[in-house]
Amino acid sequence: MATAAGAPMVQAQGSGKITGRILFKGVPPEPMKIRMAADPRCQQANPNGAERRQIDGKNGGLTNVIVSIKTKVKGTFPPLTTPVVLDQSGCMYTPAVIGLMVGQPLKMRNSDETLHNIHPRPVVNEGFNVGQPRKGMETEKKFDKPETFFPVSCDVHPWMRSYIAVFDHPFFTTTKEDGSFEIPNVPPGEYEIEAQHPTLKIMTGKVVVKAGAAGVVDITYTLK
Ligand SMILES: [Cu+2]
Repeated sequence: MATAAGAPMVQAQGSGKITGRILFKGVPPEPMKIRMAADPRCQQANPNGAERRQIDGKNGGLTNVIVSIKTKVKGTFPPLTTPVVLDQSGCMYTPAVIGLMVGQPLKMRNSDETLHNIHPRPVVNEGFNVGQPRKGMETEKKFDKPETFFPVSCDVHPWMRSYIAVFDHPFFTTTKEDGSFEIPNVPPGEYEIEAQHPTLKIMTGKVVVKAGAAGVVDITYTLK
């Protein structure tokens, strides 16, 4: 991204990083069975049925958590220009959670031979409802304000669900299967970080980052 004069915009890029794991204690609920009989094309795509794990992960780690820096980071952060893809495939959304920067394109794609509509329900940002009747259709949208997780659903297939969080900086990431995460390019400082999960409350943690080094922080959810 460049200014009108062609000079690169100032972007504070640190040499440190934040790493850690988001963990959970307790017994995860049974996966929810998804019945797709309402749409034969969806059922065809999932002959053995489908399910959703609200609490998912490996080795005590929690996946589908978006971890971000909550503390204000000094600097100017132009929007990332690479679109994040929300795919509709087999009548399910991929990925299950999405982190986006303000102004970063969200590319929604229909990979199915059936009608989907994409219906995000933000509170701070403006919502929309886009129909994609044909396979291969793509639509791009942007959000212009930071916002914590809001759901995206399909009015045709009520089981379809993803969650979007929007940030005014690039310091966020999604946990891997084992709950681990890494936020790179962090300037030195003391930070509060925030963990967002689709069905659990927001949790925070504190970490100190030194130049060229990793600040490590774990957050543990206790399942009720
Ligand atoms: Cu759908």
